[in-house]
Amino acid sequence: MEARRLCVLSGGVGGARFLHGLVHEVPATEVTAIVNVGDDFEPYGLHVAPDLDTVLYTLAGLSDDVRGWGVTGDTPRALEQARRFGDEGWFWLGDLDLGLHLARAGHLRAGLSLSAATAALAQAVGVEVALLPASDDPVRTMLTVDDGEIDFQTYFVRRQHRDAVHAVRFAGAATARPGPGVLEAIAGAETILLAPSNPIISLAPILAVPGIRSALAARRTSVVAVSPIVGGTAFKGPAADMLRSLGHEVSPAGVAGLLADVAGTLLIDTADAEHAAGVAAAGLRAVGTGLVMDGHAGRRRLARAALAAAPS
Ligand code: FO1
Repeated sequence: MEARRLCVLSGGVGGARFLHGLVHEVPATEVTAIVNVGDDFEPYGLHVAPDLDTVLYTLAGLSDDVRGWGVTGDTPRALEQARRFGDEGWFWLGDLDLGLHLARAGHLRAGLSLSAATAALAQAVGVEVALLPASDDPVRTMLTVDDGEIDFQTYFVRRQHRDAVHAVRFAGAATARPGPGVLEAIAGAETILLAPSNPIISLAPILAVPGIRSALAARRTSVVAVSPIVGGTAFKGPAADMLRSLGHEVSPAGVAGLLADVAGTLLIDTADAEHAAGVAAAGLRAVGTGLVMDGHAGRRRLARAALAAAPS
């Protein structure tokens, strides 16, 4: 696979919106997205890949923009029927989303890897960004909370990310191999962007796959990260609480500390100018801009700012 000009590491909603802005600034055929699979799980024997699917739906123009995940206009009839037959049905899989999962199940059952299945699904809806799972091997984010260790979707959806997180581990990562094309995409890209995704549960599981962190470190000066923390809070999800409970500063400086070995530049919000010195102390160049992705125009503006921040 020939390397594309831009490579983006992404989690779910924030990363998907960032990528959506990016493909309105540069041709989608120039972009590779390496996507977190630590959130993946297997309800009903189906392989659900929330971050890959969120990126896929967003780039295909199918996503539910209010929730950020799932398909616009989806309905829960199948899920309601499952509940009627006694299933707990705590994970909201809509009827249209189930269609994607049936198609993926068909590909996986026919022997395709997760990467090959993802490529087939993306092609079917005209997505031209190369969507690469960080690994085809299972990597599963596990969180230690007060009553023991739980898997990611139990923490995030079933318990609505209310638990304080004391430790995070990526089961399977030690022996996982990077997905096909992942290392080549990092080595060959002109610029590598880290989307405004949670550094602890969206970017870290990608970096935990052996070979990916060192491939990025070798390209560090060409790596531009976007802070998911603005004014002490996260765009979406539990990033702020998690940084705090794991002992990190809830600021761009705290994010910089986590990404110092892999990124040379961090985009921070102009409202966080006071943290520029902390970012620099962690060894990253801080570049200020407006980070809030208000509507489509905001997504594009952030993508432009990230591209402009890349050292030439
Ligand atoms: N998030 C929720 O908060 N509740 C859900 O019931 C839910 C269902 C769901 C189904 C498919 C899918 O692709 C994503 C879904 N998400 C749901 C989002 C997902 O759990 C999280 O956004 C990510 O794992 C975090 O990045």
